[in-house]
Amino acid sequence: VNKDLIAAGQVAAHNAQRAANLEADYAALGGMLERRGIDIEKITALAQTFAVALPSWGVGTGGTRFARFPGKGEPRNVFEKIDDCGVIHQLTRATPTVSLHFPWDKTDDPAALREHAAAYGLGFDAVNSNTFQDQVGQEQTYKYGSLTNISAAVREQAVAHNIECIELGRALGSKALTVWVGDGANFPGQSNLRGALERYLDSMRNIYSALPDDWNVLIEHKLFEPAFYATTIADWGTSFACAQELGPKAKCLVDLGHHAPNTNIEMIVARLAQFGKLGGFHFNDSKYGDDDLDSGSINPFQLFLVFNELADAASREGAGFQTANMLDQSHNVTDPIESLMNSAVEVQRAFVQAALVDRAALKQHQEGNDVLQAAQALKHAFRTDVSAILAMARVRSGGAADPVACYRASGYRVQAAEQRPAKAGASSSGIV
Ligand code: PSV
Ligand code: MN
Ligand code: MN
Repeated sequence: VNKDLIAAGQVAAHNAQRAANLEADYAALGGMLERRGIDIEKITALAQTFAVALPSWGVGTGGTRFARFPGKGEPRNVFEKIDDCGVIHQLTRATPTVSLHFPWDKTDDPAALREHAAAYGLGFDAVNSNTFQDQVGQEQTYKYGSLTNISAAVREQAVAHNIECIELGRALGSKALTVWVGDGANFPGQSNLRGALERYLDSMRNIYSALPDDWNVLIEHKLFEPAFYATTIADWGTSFACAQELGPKAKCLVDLGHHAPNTNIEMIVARLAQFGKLGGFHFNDSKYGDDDLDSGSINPFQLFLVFNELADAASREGAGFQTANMLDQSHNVTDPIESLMNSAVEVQRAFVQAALVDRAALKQHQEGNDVLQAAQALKHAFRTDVSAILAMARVRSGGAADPVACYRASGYRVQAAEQRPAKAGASSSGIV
């Protein structure tokens, strides 16, 4: 039995108030799906299996390059971050793991942190290294790059940090290391494009050789920022080539915000899945660049199409097909707990909608070149409002019918504001 952050009685009362309406909506949706040959109970059971990891850095206010407006009751350390993640999981039942970021979340006592998380039913997904910022007391600077730096001493420091992340992750029960580097050039001529990638691979080989047998290293690409001319790992092609070079434990991680506008991300997903290199995701949404907005807030159809590819891959590859799914978002104007709950639910929604696609019919339309019907087969699933399934899945798993309403009524944030007085210049992520 997990320790509750919101009193179980409060959640039960919240659900009881909504039970009659939920039953009615669920029955109506069940009837509609039955006419399409879909058993709602199977879909609800599938929805209950859905899980996405929370980014530890997402429970604080992120801010932008211009300013950061701290929120009330922000977590002051990694233990408090885990508390906030515990609330999100208690109410959504969709976020059973946390993805930590080092050194932001570094602790001398990983065993205590693991226990603290386990009390809320939380485990740890991929750990993230950080060589895109200098840290206090560090000997070398990453001003001109980390894993690709022209200086061997800088590269060694960056490799050592990644190996330390693996050690910390091991103690926490993680099974993967995510490596994103901001390395690259801001001006043509600044660095030799091929030379930089050679140095990256050399550094990554050293990190790879420190991976335990049952671990993966996830390579996260990003088009630009902070390198505004040529980022070393800018695209999925480079990521894929590096993952191939490194070996079977190296896979690619797709952050939805790391592409040029209008990039066909679902096709990238299909390609990586086809060649066995799709390792995981950072889910978020964006309009222009790496906006880190809540999942499904701008382009829910794209999110659905990504999950449609994942459903296709799963139908081909069976139970062996799995990806590490994480959220990666940043908040400037919303309560991070609310935004993360919403995002988890929106990603779960896309997962459920993709399960409604009539794959046999779609295949038939494709084989008959019935373009219109093929497109409609996807739209039909996407247009289905599965909210009642999501709510029922949550309630059956012990969560809240309406997580945000339940959270607001609980007064958790008000309490947190009292218990966690604001520190001047405090930052959840370490970026001040
Ligand atoms: C980089 O933009 C990124 O998406 C990587 O995942 C980092 O670890 C994270 O953001 C840091 O906020
Ligand atoms: Mn990311
Ligand atoms: Mn990003």
